Amino acid sequence: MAEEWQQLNKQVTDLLKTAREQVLTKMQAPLTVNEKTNRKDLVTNVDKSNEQFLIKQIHQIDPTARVLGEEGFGDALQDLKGRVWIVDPIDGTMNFVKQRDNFAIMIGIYQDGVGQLGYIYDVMQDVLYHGGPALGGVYADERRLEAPANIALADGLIGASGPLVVHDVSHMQAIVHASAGMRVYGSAGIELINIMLGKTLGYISYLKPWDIAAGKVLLEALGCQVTTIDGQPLDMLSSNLVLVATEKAQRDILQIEEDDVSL
Ligand code: 2AM
Ligand code: CA
Ligand code: CA
Ligand code: CA
Repeated sequence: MAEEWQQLNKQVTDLLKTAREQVLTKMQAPLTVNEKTNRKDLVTNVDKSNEQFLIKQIHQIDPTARVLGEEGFGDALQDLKGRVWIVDPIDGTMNFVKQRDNFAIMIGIYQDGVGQLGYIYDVMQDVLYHGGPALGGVYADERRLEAPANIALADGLIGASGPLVVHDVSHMQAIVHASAGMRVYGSAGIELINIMLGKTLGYISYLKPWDIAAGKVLLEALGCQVTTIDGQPLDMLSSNLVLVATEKAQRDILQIEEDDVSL
């Protein structure tokens, strides 16, 4: 079984390297950018073509698996039975369009609902963060990562999505106030890499399954907590207000009340 996972990991790694090359090539031509639900929710020709490419290759690698993809080229899932691949072809599309930087390609592989392998590929840095229970660890390319220090909320930086903070969804102000400071990177994948590397101690955002599928596998394998903002398990078929944090910071955040905003 372990050998099968190793072989699968090799295939996914090769697939993602090819996908990255294609994305870099396509970035040299003008992008076609369309709005989805609103002018801040974008999709480009590269999001679409990369998802189509990934899903086609995944079906070759793993013919009986089902695939959930953000841009809708995969399967409509009602459950997570069997093997399910969850794909975000470009995470941080706004950064991709405006910065040509700070975006990721992400894949999570689940077996009967349990995350086994996660991949977050920082395209411009060319570092592939990958691992999970099936590999017995988490790696940045070949380098094995240590679990980030289990620091308390007061001692570290917290990542958050821009809209959450602007609209003060939940009790963001109180949480940010209790931390050492807030950072907003505009890509769930990049935010989750920062937690893996100990640069931030957590991330709070309203996320869809493809935004968190890979990161959940990786962060849990590194001893972090991945739950809803209320500390409940995520529903991986739906949207969640997600809290990812070190164990201590999660405990601190769960204790903060809605009316704890004393600035
Ligand atoms: P995306 O670029 O793959 O859509 C931006 O703050 C982060 O939140 C990105 O990781 C982005 O992923 C994700 N996100 C989730 N829902 C979003 C939405 N409706 N609009 C913009 N970004 C969204
Ligand atoms: Ca999107
Ligand atoms: Ca995303
Ligand atoms: Ca995306």
